[in-house]
Amino acid sequence: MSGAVGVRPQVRRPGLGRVLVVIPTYNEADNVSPIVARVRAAAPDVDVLIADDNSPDGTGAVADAIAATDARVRVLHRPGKEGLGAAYLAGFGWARERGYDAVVEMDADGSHAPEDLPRLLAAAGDADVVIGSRWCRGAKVVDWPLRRLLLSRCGNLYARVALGMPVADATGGYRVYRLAALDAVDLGSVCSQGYSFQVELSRLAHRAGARIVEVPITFAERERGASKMSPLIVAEALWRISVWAVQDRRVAWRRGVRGTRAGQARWP
Ligand SMILES: Nc1nc2c(ncn2[C@@H]2O[C@H](COP(=O)(O)OP(=O)(O)O)[C@@H](O)[C@H]2O)c(=O)[nH]1
Ligand SMILES: [Mg+2]
Repeated sequence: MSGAVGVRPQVRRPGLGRVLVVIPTYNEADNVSPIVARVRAAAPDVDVLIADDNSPDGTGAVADAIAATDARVRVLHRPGKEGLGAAYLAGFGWARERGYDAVVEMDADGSHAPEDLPRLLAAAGDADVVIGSRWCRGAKVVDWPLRRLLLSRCGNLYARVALGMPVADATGGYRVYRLAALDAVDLGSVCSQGYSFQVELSRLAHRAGARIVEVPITFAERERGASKMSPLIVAEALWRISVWAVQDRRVAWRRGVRGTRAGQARWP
């Protein structure tokens, strides 16, 4: 972990507390400086943690150079590529150890506009989880290829129907979590490695009774670098959603049988 420079006064947002933006990176050397600069300009009072998986393109060194000149930026160097979910879990743990009240998930490639962050943080005043949503009224998706649009639309439809979650963009990765809401979730049970992490956390938070709100965002295709999306990541998401759907139905069925026998209420 690289150090920070200078004195860094702790800033607490009214109604939210101390906020840490976690940016996972893998081969984002050309993106990391612009994204951090945009975050710092859009929300100067939040801290930033770059969680880099030992990117071969030297992203970690670029991140260290930023941290050397900006006391609000830190770098978490991880030994190797372990997937988005593992990087975020490490970032959440880092935030918890240092007493943050809320964490933000944000991609490094500019698809999640830091300029939308103040709106997401404002919405978190009345919520446990805020999802920057691509699929609610007022949202826009710019320059995404048709196959990615279809994948996201169909994947979200499947997640919504299969898991019964009132969330339009369960796969979206631009989020604010109150740490207290994550405390209500067994993060040790999270098994996703790839992008199904977002669906898994949505599901766990929903089941734990979290107040989840969606705020429309403008999502833009990355301009530099390559996507890490792969057929394996898609397969993992489809497989896991299907397994969770079956598990949920089994639990609901058992409760229904028992509830009916005992004259109790059924699954909510
Ligand atoms: N630390 C870490 N970050 C990752 C990993 N895989 C993807 N990312 C980051 O997760 C974010 C989203 O990945 P991206 O390739 O843009 O996915 P896409 O937007 O679905 O095409 C980017 O900031 C990536 O650098 C990983 O294994 N480890
Ligand atoms: Mg991307």
